[in-house]
Amino acid sequence: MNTKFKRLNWLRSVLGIILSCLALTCEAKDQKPLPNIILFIGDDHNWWSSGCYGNEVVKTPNLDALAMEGMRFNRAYTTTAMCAPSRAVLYTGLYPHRNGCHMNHGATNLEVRSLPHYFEPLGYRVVLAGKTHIKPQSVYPFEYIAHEEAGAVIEGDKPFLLIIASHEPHGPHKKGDFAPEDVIIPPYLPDLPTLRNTTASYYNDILLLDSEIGEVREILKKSGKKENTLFIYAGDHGNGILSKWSCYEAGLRVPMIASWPGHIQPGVQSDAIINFADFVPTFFEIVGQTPQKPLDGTSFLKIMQGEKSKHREYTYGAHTNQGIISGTAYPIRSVCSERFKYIRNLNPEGQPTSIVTHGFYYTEVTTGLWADWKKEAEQNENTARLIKRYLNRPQEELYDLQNDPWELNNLASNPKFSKIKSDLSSELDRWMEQQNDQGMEAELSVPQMDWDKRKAARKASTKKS
Ligand SMILES: [Ca+2]
Repeated sequence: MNTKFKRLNWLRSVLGIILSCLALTCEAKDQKPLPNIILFIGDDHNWWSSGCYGNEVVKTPNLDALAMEGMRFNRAYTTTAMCAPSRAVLYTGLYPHRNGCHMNHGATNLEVRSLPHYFEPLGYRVVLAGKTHIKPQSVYPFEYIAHEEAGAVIEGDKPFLLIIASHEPHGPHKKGDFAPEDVIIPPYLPDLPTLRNTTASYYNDILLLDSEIGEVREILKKSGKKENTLFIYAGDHGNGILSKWSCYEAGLRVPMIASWPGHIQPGVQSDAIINFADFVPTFFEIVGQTPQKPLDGTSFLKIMQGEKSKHREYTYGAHTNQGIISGTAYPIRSVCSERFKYIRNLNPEGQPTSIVTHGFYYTEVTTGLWADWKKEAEQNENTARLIKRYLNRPQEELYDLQNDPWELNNLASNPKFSKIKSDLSSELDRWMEQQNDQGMEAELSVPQMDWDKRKAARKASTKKS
């Protein structure tokens, strides 16, 4: 090669580099900053217990304002109505039996990846503020901070994916000013004074939750990042009175509201069926990425943007009863379509016991709520029916949610619905097989909780820290 050509090539290379740099600068100028994500999680917040979901007694101005600015979801669901498995699905995008955490206080399988693995390499601060209730840490390498420190993350320089997990309105409840006679008792619960008193205190904790949401929204507004931040509020599952630890709507269906100015129309509602497994895929789509490995859910971004109205055909439920306080082996699975819910109780000869019915030590409680209900049942036919329905469940349950939203009329043995039942039953079989869900075997692999041991372990870990 002669010198003239060498010089020409050199000039071409230099020109190429200059042009590439110019192109990159223009691209960087055109590129929008990464969107921020805040997922605020309530603890045991019933879907029907806030103003924007129609409850006129407990006032929730901040949740209501969020709903006015964004989209209220009417059919959002967790996969399991208890803390740890519910959060594990939210953070991994995998259903309970696939991620391994199907029991309360359970651990996720070591090989599973979660939000920090996915989003930190993209330049995000991935932070969990407040309640954790997930393990092991290697599966969930969040930046863990106290609830009060969340504001500093919003005000910081880096794009953030911030989970704020409140402890409200989980019990024990603080006493407030609500009058027991004013509270709303849904028809699946026996309406007695003990429940009204507890619900009045529960409402007070919902006020605390609402004010926490208001504080975060105020910080976000002041930071100037509101336009570039997707804010989602979701409850983890229904509350502790015959709702959580079940696959009924009261346990699995959750309040969920999403706001993102310029992307989500203000003051709209969606009837699309959303499952917690859909959150991770949604976050992926928001940042223009796809998961490296298949996840169990799919993105609902187009629902939020108003480009689609239907999302998934079915949402699923899985409950492992061993591992909760006074929980004996009572595995439950469910599948729910737009209109019908099918529930399969895998051990119908057993009884679904919990702290509500059996206190801390597997002995039926003789005072308080449960005892009052049982006493009332001796003279009140409706209370007797509701308690019987709770304790003695058939192998199969089928509900028409359109006509029976509180699931009081089991249609499983009604021949008119046999085709619907068999279709949903087949779908549940398919899901369990796909998930490698071992049913009763999985339930029995979880030891019953030894409350004394757990209390001692808690005491020891508090001393250490
Ligand atoms: Ca919870």
